[in-house]
Amino acid sequence: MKTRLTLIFSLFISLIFAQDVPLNPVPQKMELSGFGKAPETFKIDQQNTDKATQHLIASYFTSENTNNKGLKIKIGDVKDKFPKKFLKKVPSRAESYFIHGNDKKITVIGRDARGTYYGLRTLIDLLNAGKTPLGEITDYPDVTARGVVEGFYGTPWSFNHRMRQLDFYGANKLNTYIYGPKDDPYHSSPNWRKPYPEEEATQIKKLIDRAKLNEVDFVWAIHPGKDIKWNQEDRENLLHKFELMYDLGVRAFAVFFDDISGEGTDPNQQADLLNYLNENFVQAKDGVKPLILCPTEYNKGWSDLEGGYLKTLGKELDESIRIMWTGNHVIADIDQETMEWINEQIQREAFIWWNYPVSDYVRDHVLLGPAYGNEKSIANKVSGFVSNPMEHAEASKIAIYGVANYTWNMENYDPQESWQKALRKLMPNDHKALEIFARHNSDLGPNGHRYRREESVAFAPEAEQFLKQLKANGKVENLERIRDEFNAMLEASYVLLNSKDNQVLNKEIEPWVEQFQLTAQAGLSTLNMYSALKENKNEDFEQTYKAVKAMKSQMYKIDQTENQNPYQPGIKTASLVVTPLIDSTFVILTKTYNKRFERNLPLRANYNPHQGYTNVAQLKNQNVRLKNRKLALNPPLEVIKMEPQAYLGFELEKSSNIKQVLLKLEGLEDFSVLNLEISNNGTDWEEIELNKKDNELKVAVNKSGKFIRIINVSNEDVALKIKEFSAIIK
Ligand code: LTM
Repeated sequence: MKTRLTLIFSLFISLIFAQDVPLNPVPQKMELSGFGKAPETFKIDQQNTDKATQHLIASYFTSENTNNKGLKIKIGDVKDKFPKKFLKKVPSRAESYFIHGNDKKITVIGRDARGTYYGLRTLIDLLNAGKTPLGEITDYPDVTARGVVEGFYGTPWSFNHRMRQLDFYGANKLNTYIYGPKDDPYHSSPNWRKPYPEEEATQIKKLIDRAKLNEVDFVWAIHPGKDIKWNQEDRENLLHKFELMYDLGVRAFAVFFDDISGEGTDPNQQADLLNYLNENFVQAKDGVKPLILCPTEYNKGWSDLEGGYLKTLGKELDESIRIMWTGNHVIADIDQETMEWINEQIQREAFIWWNYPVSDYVRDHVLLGPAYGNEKSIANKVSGFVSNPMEHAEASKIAIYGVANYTWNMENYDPQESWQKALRKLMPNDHKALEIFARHNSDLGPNGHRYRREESVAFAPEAEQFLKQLKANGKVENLERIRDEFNAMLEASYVLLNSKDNQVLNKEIEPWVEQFQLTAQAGLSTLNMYSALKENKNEDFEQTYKAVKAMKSQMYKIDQTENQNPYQPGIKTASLVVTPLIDSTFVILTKTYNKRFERNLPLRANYNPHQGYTNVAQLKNQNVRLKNRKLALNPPLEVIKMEPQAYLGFELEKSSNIKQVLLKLEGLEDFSVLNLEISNNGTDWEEIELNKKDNELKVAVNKSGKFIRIINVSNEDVALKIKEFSAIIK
């Protein structure tokens, strides 16, 4: 009876402590009667440990806080001499550990070197919080390979960012970093065959050393599929590049065949190559980890079952080779069903490439919300789980922190709680301001992938009520609550812009924070318009109206000058709930005012009335943007498959003079399969003559039209990448 009570009590205590204990990830099991107060000095008894653990010990336990009389800490792994009763408690899984602590001694035992390191990490986190464990902690990861794939398009992370990331992974028990930035020319075409220049090579060496000190596998990925030739020469080229990377210290490799078309997509050739590399490199060298492959059909939406691509890989690839998978779509959260489906196809557990918080297809947004949406039941169905982040490395840590928690201990993962902890980690003093900013900067806005995130969750019902009442009878009851939120946003923006907590993060998010500040100000002024209208203070109304217009124009300027990448240039903030609320309120109030006082104040500042025009499902939600007179399709990053008669282009608000069309495509020899056409009604089309030999065109049109399109006029499917499709209109 007594033992049962003690057990219930300690479980109860462990639940309470799980909330307060500053441990990330949350351990699997904590049976503690409480915490002791961390003493000032320690006596370290170090057994069998590797370099990373020795380094961590040396950096925490210095001559300042160690002596013979300090609290004893014995650290080692299961091969060392520890009491049998403790050894029995170390889980048999890789990377697990067991900690026993009382007021005289703390014992940390790892199943293996990494387990020991993680045990020590847990202990140091407790000591940093001024606590020692009284009782037992038993811990292990749910997922074998956990971490990040730097696999996005756009500016690759800098060396310094990567070094910071690796430290962050070590601190949060992530063990995998896959290096595969699409825009590193030595990772992809045209230079994958060439060695890195000296400076980059030296940096890679340093990254590998840093990864080792953090118990992280540095996986170097190559992306050769755009121009690979299936011959012995290119096999040798690949092998040679791997050798060069091996000499720099790389001991884990991946081959990516995503986002390619043409010859490179052949599954038999891909499998053959990977098996060749496996046999002649991975197996032939010392200490190289199993290969990882990112297939061409890396999501269910793109899987051509008749073609048998995935089944071929499943059958042909050596069983040691891991295969990546993004889920039901390119951008998707992972559920049990997709895992069962893919695992059956490829005859092994898929390695998840989670496309979050990557923002390379919505570059005008920052994604700072919690990492949620993946099912908790997939732990034993995956061989790995890595997150593809934003090009903003520091800001991505908010989501990565959640991924660390989720992949370590799925059952106990609480996205909201983990998000809060991440914000505190990133900005220990100003986390409240960061939270206010982040809760309004998490959605992606409408996008081609139709992937959306919650945003402004607590505020949304208030915004809805406000607009409903404003539209119904103009009398709103929650004006003050709306004002409070705008004030909180405004204050948060000032705090963030002046915060010294995390300058690296500040630098990344600054233009968004400035835009957020203007949004909050515009929100407050819109509420002032409401009050002026209610009290019939016409002069005040017009003055505030002008102020909102001026703020909007300043926001437009930021949007047109900051972050001018060629894909989704500009700065969008609070775009799901707050900005639409402000814009709608502004329009309703101005309309009411115009009607009541027979005025004609314009309702909107900037607004793009044109839209995309396509019958290609992949592009149905692709945005178009207007800058000055140039209307451009946001170029999709993936290969677009166009069946015969498939078309894509623009529908203008009304027939206008189309001066010029610009087209830059990849993957086509020439334009002979495509026509460029314009139309005034969408039914009768006029072909515009092209020099079809080029694959980069600037066509003078100088005709009136409402629709512009390119159409596949051949009898075959066409696969291409759109680098640019734009039109100058008058
Ligand atoms: O997702 C994969 C496997 N490949 C690419 C990524 O490089 C890119 O970052 C994401 C998000 O745009 N989409 C992809 O198709």
